[in-house]
Amino acid sequence: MNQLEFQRRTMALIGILWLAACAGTSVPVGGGAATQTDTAVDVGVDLGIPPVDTLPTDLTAPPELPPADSVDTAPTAPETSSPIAWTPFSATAGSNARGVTLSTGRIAWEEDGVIQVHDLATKMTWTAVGKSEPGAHREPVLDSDRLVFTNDRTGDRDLWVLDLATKTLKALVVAPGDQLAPSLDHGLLAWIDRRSGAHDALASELWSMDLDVAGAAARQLTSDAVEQAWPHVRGRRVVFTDFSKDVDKKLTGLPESPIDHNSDNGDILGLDVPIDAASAVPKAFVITDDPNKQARPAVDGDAVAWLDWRGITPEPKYARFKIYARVGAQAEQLLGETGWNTAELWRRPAIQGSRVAWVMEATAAGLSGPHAVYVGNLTTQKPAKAVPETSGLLLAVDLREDALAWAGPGHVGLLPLTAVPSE
Ligand SMILES: [Ca+2]
Ligand SMILES: [Ca+2]
Ligand SMILES: [Ca+2]
Repeated sequence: MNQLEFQRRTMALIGILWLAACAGTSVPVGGGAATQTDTAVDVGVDLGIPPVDTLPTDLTAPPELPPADSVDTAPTAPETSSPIAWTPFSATAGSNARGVTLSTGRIAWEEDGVIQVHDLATKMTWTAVGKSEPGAHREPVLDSDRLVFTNDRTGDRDLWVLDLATKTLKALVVAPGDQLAPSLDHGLLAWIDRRSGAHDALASELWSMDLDVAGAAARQLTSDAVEQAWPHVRGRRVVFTDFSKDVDKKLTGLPESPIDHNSDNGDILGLDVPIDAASAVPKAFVITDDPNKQARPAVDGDAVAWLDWRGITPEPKYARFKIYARVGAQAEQLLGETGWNTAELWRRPAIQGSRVAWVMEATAAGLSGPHAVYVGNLTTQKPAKAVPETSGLLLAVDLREDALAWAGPGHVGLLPLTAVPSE
């Protein structure tokens, strides 16, 4: 497939549908009755997907990341109301701690299917969603007073939200198949939805919902027989992995023989999502379509970081991976490389401004250095530095609101960004 063909397919397959009225999930967040009695059931409906040739013309333009000089016009996260007085935090966690997330003075993580929250102001740690609620609670994402997570009480995963101010727990998106991999920033929630095919990866589509817009519905952003995965949201920008250029087409619904399980060519794409409106159309762009595999992007403004398998030899290539980033129209940067001996290390880097953080695993990978969080700088491009006091196995990292958090078996920690080693 040549580049033009790929761009055409990308634009067709990213889907790029603005289906503001497509599905009926619009459960107000916060307030209302306690617990989950007002669960909204969101069933599939006719999505009314328009033919490709009727898509707005701006979606047929060559997909490119906006040039650096246009960044000022790109949607970015609103300013937070006030700086957070972060202080260093370190604590013992469960042996299966993972999925760390931070926002506005709180850090949250998952361990053994329950979600723990620590408030740095009160120095209190509590079980925010525990075993008194049915099912396993996973994939927590904090954003101000909201804690969104997945729960499988219905037999597959759905999206739930806990208002930390009112302690109100509600179902947010309950639909057939899995709703998973949520990401949330300033009220814009994105996730991967498999309502059309249960657990089939090829049924994966990108969806979003504006939680701060009264009555806003869940909106389907892609519609194709290709897997999309791992969205990440900052401001109005969503980045995600797209497999429409998979070499053996295993992940495009048209598998060729023999299937190469090491190919799985993912690319990093993005959408700028307007505030909820029936006539608003998201703008799509490509961050990288390198022929090797890329996955698990994280975005902040015009900077994007991701995991990358280019140049990883010899096989098995999945014994290690690299960390790449790109700022606007600038060239891609190689920031570092890590071993990957633990399957659960299948997680994304984190990014804020010019800083990128990731988990480094050196054991048995021929790499030097401890298990640690590493932080690189996109501006200076000097070698990344290891954050002290993170020497155990680590599974997750978050970098946001001028704080860095990490989690691994038995341990969670946080440092203000001012305390993170600089170059
Ligand atoms: Ca579901
Ligand atoms: Ca899809
Ligand atoms: Ca690729």
